[in-house]
Amino acid sequence: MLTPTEKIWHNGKFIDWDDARIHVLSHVVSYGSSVFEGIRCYETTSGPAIFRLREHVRRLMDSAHIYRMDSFSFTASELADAMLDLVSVNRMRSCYLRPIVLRGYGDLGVNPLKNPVDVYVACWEWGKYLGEEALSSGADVCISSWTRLAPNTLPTLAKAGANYMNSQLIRMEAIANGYTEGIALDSSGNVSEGSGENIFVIRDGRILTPPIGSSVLPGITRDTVLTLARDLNIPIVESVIPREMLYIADEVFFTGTAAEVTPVRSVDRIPVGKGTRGPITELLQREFFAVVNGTKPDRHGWLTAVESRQTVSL
Ligand code: PPE
Repeated sequence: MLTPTEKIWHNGKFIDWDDARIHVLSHVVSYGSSVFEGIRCYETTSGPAIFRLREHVRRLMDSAHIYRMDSFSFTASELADAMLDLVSVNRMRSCYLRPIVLRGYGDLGVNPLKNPVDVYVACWEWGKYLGEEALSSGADVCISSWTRLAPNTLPTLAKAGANYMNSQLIRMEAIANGYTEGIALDSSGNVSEGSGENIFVIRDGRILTPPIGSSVLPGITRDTVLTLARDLNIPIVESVIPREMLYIADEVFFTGTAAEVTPVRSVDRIPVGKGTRGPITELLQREFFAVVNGTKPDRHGWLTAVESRQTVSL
């Protein structure tokens, strides 16, 4: 369950956690009209730092733009500053941040354009998404009977609240059948992504991940892993992946802000490789945690320190 923090940022002001309420007839409640982000702030050797803040703010702005919701008056730099301030105000060492842009209260009916657009940012402590054990031993997952959003239905480059109705079906079905997570195929039957994670497959020392055209969210952790693998000279390609590749892979892992880098040890009860975390997954995990925790140099400028910071220019 959520542990409240003191303040939530709302349209430029800090309000108390308990006051961050919306009317039941807000447009978002009936029609799912929201876009949001999930961002982690890590406790690093030089204090709390938000990981890939610029990229998350950019994706939030992109999501709002796709849905014609960018009528709010905040710039990307102001939103980034709000997030850094929120972590300070709540005196968090590490946390998960959830910016949400939503269509608020005013008019009802599918046409959203007369409703105000409200911007909130909350943060709280969020532990390991697929369980502490999955990080070292791997998760048991299944292929979902639900298909990921087809092109021309809901845009997957937008991180929209409504997309997560599909994710919820995938996740609930997986749990009902005794799995930790479900993997959805795209409308052509190729591998897309988990309900809340991108997916990577390793075979013969080469890493594959579905391209943006396979109905995936353009994950920021996905991009992080693509970059880290290239830095380590591990061949990595974006490629359409048939379902059965998951069964014959040497290694499979998930990436996501919440899931970080989590190995998958079985798919549909078929063991992946040796049925444990594989060596390349472990290496990438180690690199990832070294970068986010600041124990390795931040060579890509991915961490924004919360304390003693300069104004963020975006
Ligand atoms: N695909 C989906 C569908 C997804 O929800 C996420 C993040 C990703 C890929 C990975 O994206 P990124 O975080 O930028 O690497 N899912 C977020 C929400 C999870 C939730 O349960 O809420 C997250 O990880 O924060």
